[in-house]
Amino acid sequence: MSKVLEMAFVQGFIRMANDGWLQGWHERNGGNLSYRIKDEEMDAIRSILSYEGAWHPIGTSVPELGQEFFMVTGSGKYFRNVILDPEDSTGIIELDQRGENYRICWGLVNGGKPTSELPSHLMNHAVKKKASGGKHRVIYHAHTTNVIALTFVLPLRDEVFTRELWEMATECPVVFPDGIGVVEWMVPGGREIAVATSELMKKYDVAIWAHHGMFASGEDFDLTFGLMHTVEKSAEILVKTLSMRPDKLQTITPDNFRDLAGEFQVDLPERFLYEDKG
Ligand code: 2HA
Ligand code: ZN
Repeated sequence: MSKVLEMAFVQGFIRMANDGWLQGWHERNGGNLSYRIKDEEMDAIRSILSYEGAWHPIGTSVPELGQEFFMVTGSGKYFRNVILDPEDSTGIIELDQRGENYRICWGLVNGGKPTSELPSHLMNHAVKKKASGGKHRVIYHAHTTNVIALTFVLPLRDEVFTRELWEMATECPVVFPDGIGVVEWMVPGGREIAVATSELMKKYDVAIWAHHGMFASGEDFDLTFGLMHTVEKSAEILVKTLSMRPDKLQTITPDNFRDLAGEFQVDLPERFLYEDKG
């Protein structure tokens, strides 16, 4: 096995991709994953990467990330294949100083390219790196079935998605106390949807793309996968509830949330605790 494949972050990346596949969130080439590699991790592999590759435009500009290295899934690659052949399905890229171009330094060995959502991934990384004081390193996009279903029946508003998903599982307000943002339907893959998503990522760790999927950001693979999993599980409960009957007989109330916030020492913004008709 190559030295790169032995690195703990590479193994963690591969495991997370496979976990997402096993959840059913990555039909065909759906979804993508990126990880901002730590300096000390680069120190262990810097000398064995290749720096011969051509520079290619990212499609946006992220000067805050200039000269950083990222592990990414490949465009058109299938999550189910990552564990079988990571050097074909994933790669390590370096950004130039201005954060406008990338080159492939490892992996994507069969002429592959980084994910088609590279602009969204990198703009989210730029925003979250700043907002978290450098702690956030993982950006994950998945086609989560139940969240997508809800984007056809709930108003596409941050307040509504946050509150409805908080209500479906007591852990939710503790796991994502800042709430969830929603981007209405847009053409994927480009700079415009990347800008809209990264605006939301200034406030939230999760952004929903209507009729498409979700983006989640976190410090490491466990936290980011766990966040995606928690939101999607909550959405599944809401889909099941709505399938039984259109209203709730009882639920977690705004005052219940305020009690929870006190006990668990989280700040739950009042704009999500509006009085609901049920
Ligand atoms: O195919 O998920 O949004 C990869 C995607 C594009
Ligand atoms: Zn997608």
